[in-house]
Order: sequence, then C-alpha cells, then structure tokens
Amino acid sequence: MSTITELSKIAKDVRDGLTSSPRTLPSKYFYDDAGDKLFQSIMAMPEYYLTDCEFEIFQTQADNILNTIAPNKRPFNLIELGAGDGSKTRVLLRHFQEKGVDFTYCPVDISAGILEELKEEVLKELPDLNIELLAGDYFELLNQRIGKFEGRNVFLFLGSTIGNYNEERATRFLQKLRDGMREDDQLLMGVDLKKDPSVILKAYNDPHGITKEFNMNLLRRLNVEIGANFDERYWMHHPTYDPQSGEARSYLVSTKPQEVYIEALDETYSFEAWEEVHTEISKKYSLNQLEKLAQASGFDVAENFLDCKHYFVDTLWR
Ligand code: AVJ
Repeated sequence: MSTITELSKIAKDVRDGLTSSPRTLPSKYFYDDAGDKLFQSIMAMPEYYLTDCEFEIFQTQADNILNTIAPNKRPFNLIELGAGDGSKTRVLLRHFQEKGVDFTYCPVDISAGILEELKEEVLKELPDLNIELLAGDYFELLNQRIGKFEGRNVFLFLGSTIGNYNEERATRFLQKLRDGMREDDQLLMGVDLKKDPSVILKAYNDPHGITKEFNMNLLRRLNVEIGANFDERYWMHHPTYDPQSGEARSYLVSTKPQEVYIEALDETYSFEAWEEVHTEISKKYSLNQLEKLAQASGFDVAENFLDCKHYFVDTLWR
C-alpha cells in the first residue's frame, strides 16, 4: 500500500514546494495559532502601514462606500472572504447599522475558532447584527454556496490579501469569483498600491523582527506538524521589494550547507549554502494596473476609495 495517499495536505504541499525549482513553501501555512498572533502584531506596528490606511478609508469614507454599494439602502449580504479577526470590517458594520441598513454579515474563514471569536467580539459591540458564519476554504465554499445566498451579495476581500497571488493567479482567482457572482453582486477589494519602495520594504523588514518571527514560524510549524527538523539558527529571513514587478518577496535563506529530514515524507532535503526558499509574495499595483486586472477578470471598476497618502485603495468592482 502506498503511503502517498495518507499524506496530509500540508506534507504534500511542502513536498511540492521543496522539489520545485526554485524552491518554495506556501505562505498560507503561516497562519497557525502562533502565526495568527504574529500577524496581529504585524498589523499593530507602525511600519505596516496597510492596516492603518484601510482603517482610515473605512473611518472617513464609510458613508460614500455605503451609498455606492447600497443606493437606496437596498438589502444585501456582506460576505467577507478570509475575515480573520474582522477588526477593520467592524468600522463598516457599525456605520451600516447606524444608518439602519438591512444586511447580513457572512464572514468566511478557514479557521472555525477564529470565526467563533469574531462573532463573539462583533456581537458584544453590535448585538442586533445578523451574522452567519461560514467556516472553510473560501474557494470551495463559494463553489457550494454562492448560488444559495438569497438576494444581493457584496463580497469583501480586504487587507491586500489578493497580493499573495502573482498577477496570473490573481486573475484566475478573480475570474472564478466573477463566474460565481450574479449580475448585481459587487466586490470591494483592498489593494496595496505602488509607492516609495523604501516604505514598502520597511513594512516587510521591520526593525522589531516581528516579520522575521512570522517567517521563521513557518519552519517551527513544519517541525511540529510534519516532523521536520529545520534548525532556525541556520536560516535567515530575507525580504525584498522590486518596484518593476511590484512584488515584495520573502525568502528563507540557508546560511550553510545542511540537510533537513521530514518524517511525514520520510525524505531528506539538502540545501546549499545561501540557497533561498521563497515563502511569500505581496504584490503592489498601480491604479492603472488594477484597472487592467479588473478587465482581464471580467469586472468594471465602479469606484476607488483611497487613503489621504494614496498608499492603499479599496476598489469597488461590478
Ligand atoms: C495578510 C497577505 C496581506 O502580504 O502584506 C505581512 C501578510 N506578510 N507581513 C501581506 C504579511 C508579512 C500580508 N497579507
């Protein structure tokens, strides 16, 4: 009997990443409990401007956003893809409630635990909110559920999560989302914009070392979950930003020749001195490039909501 069929998804993904050239590890595995906490610390640091910018947009333009997505206060479902702790969204929820809009908030997240916490937190502040949790991978959930929501859907995809895909995969993702949407559904997506490259690099190369911990936590997780023996002392966090591709990239670099054994795969991987393993991309767009991305994936840009520094946009697509 082959052991291959018994391999966990994470073991398979790691095997795929480490046998491909150049080597990669998927960034989605950053987010275990420790990773969720580290990401919350990242969002709280001043260098990580993305969070503050999106907060500012929601705080100052919630009314514009509401009037654009729900003229005449037509009821809608607010479906948030990858909701996380939903702290930014709460600014919108509060405003929509104050204006007496009829809507149901449907946060979707891979982590059922995080969703329960989110629900508890949100209901503390907004006890009358209609809320329906959807736990699971949002691609799969959308496939099963997208046609089953009654009424009009407004999808939220915040925080520049789309930046974790390169342009080709972003286009495919958005096309797939578009295919499942109905004629008067809409998408409000948060996207980090091109800006002074040194500002961008600092957001991923913070002086506190939190982003480094976030990246290293991936190795810790693999050690625990698939029995790897990565030795953190011989790995370095190396972030880059290339203004031409608009890609901020994170690498883990092996600082000496070494071997890593992975129990779940019963495989040993050799790394050369200074060999890089690519772990994450955080792509930045210009407004023109975003317009092209919208067209390529079957959307029209209805409105762009920007922060005062024009660092970040929440773009509304139909
Ligand atoms: C949550 C994917 C938007 O790419 O900016 C933050 C994750 N990685 N610092 C990003 C992240 C390093 C973040 N996203």
